[in-house]
Amino acid sequence: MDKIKFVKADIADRKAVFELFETENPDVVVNFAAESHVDRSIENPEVFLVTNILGTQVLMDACRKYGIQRYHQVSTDEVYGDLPLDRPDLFFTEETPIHTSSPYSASKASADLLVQAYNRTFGLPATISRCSNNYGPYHFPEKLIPLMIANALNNKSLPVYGNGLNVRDWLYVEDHCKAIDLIIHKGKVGEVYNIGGHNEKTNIDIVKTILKILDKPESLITYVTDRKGHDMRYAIDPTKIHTELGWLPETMFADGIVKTVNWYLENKSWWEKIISGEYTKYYEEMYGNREELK
Ligand code: TDX
Repeated sequence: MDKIKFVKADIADRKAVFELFETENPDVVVNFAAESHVDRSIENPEVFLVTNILGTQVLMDACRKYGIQRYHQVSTDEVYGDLPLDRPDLFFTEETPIHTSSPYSASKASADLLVQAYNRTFGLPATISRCSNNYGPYHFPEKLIPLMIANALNNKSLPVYGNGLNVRDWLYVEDHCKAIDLIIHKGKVGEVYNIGGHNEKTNIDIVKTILKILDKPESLITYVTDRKGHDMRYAIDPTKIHTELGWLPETMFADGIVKTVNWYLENKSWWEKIISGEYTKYYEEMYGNREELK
């Protein structure tokens, strides 16, 4: 822990970022900072453009000014759009065209293009990774898995969008971090690496698995109005990072989901504090008016 220094600042705040670079003089910058929740981007796109696009620009400008060994952009599989459910043979490769659906994914794709432009135009030593859905400890309660765990523990209804058959490709967060570490140390500058573990599940399967682990009834499940522009299926082809850098995921979903549920059981104070404050207003706005589907 002594090696970690936490500084709270906005990456779009040029003055604060430049001051930080001046005092800390970093060798490597990994941009994990993002507005990341699709539903919030549908309600209010602007903050997504500011943080995800302009914030990326500020960080890269600081890297150019102060010098850097590596800039790494943490991106997402959502920049590739979605895949149809009836074509299980299709996967996103690094060559799949960018084709975004939500203001969130459009902002992440814009940032990726900007990173590639800074690499080519200014020679910024940059890499990009595009990962599938993460899960694990400290996942903010607005996202599917932590939201369903918290609601189930509070015996609240579990709001499944549409028919629950949308597919996501889940990766344990530590496997994602290990992949990023490998890219920083061994990845080739200018390259994009997809990260995913061939672990596709429908949303309804995920929700039922959580209920089973917690020994809660399926009657808590409520089907509600679908997300606007809801992507059907994400599925990553991780061949490049596997063959070039030797990365493979280590945590099986069956183990990772049990570890995650246990973490939420053991760290109730962390998430209860979050869902009792400002978040109550968010929850009401996001779910209060969603019609229940029969
Ligand atoms: O209450 C819910 N009910 C529901 O059915 C929520 C919050 C979600 N869902 C569905 C929507 C998605 O199909 O579950 C799926 C997963 O939803 P999210 O957790 O919001 O994730 P997703 O939209 O897939 O995006 C995530 O993965 C890619 C991250 O939030 C992004 O930041 C990342 O880039």
